[in-house]
Amino acid sequence: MDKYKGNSPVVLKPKSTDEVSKIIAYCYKKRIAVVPQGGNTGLVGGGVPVYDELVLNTEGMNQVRDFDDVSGILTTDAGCILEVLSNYLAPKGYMMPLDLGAKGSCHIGGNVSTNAGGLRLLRYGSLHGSVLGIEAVLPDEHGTVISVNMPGGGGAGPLRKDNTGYDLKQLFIGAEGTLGIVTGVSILTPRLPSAVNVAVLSVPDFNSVKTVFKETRAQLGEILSAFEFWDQEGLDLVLDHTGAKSPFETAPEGGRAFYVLIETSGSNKDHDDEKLGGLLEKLLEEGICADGTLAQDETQAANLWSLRESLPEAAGKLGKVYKFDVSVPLSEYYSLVEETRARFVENGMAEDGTIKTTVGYGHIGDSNLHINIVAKEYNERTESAIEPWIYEAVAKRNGSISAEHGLGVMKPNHVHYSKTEPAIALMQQLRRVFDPRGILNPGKYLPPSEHLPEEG
Ligand code: FAD
Ligand code: 2HG
Ligand code: ZN
Repeated sequence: MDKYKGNSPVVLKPKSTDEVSKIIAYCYKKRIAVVPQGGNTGLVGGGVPVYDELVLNTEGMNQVRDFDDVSGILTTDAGCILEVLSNYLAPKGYMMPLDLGAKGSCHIGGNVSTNAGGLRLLRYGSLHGSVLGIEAVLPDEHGTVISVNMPGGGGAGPLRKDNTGYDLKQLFIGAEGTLGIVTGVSILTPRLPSAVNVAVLSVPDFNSVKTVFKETRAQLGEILSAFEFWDQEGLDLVLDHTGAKSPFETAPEGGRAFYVLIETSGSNKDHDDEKLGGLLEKLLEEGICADGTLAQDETQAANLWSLRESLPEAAGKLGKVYKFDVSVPLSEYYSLVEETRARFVENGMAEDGTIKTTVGYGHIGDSNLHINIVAKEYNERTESAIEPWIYEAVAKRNGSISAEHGLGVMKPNHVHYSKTEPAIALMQQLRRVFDPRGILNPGKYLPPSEHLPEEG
């Protein structure tokens, strides 16, 4: 992103949990701050050593430990790249339960630590459901290795059902490296579908997007695997960036439309074709959707997906991107983008070229909106025109200021827009229980605590 700058004199790349344990025990004794880092694809600066912290990168820990082809449970080192795991599973008839544009670089340990959402959450749920076990190194004097529901780690192994006490592994999911270093993960993987269809539709307004979503869920039911959305600014940006042709034969009326991508995944192609075909026919006949294109083969499906997946890259190529990753109720989803644009018009920042474009897109099936504000440069004037205004606008809608990317360096002081004071205080206490010397990702994730123990 070019937004958060690293400043570390040392990067360590341990090859085993035991090496991680020794490093962490040493850092604890010497009070050396540590930034855990996976693929460094995070979008809120969490994996960046913004002071002079030591970087502990997991890329050397990249072995699959075990796969059970009856239960579909995969156990891996934290440094395995998401796409490598998908490719490992495919010939066995399984897939990873998550998918994101950064799949070629992000690590499963980073995914778990950010509780990454992505393109398949609608169908397969969040990592809080699919992660069955975690191995982590705690920031204490021994670099204690804690195994929760891991094979061979002592106690119960990776099970879907285990109600013995607090579910400690959940705390590491989305902790962004503040409670320990995740070194191993057991995850439940679903069967690879034998039939996948992808369609992209153009609709005249945002209300029609909601109607299409409702109809799609009603008609496709269990075979729906993704429902993604982007606006006209998004399509224009991607077509300019990639040089690709619009997938539609006709231009939208008035030059503006909204776009949705629908993916189905199932086990019976004829059945799925019939269902999706029926849906598209109905939406076109009833005039809910203005145009549509259905992929005829895998290449076309990939091309349609790339219209959506290229959005972050296209925005990054146009300028410096202020990214907001929020959850808002669908009833007030797109009005947030419109209000943001109106603000730039009012304060003259659209006209003077400070803001190049504002794009709205996201995982609409999960009420997750990405607003990418592409500016000429990162500077204080631009930032203060956007923040905290945008967080206030999200809070007014009872939304979340971080749907899936996390808090990192960007949002510790804004958590209060989505969490109450007692909840934040409890999170701070919890963090100190795990990390009494505050050596993991200092200054990130939560606002500074007024109640640090003496040791902190
Ligand atoms: P990093 O960026 O290296 O680290 C992220 C955070 O986790 C940091 O705070 C770091 O300290 C901590 N961490 C990393 N590894 C460990 C570990 N082993 N133990 C403890 N802490 C650790 N995110 C989504 O949720 N959904 C998307 O659809 C999505 N799409 C993206 C598309 C693009 C093009 C890009 C660039 C990013 C996207 N992201 C998305 C954001 C990002 O890819 C995810 O957050 C990803 O899960 C981060 O993984 P990583 O290995 O790169 O972690
Ligand atoms: C996506 O859904 C990612 O493409 C990235 O979460 C969003 O870059 C962004 O704002
Ligand atoms: Zn996303």
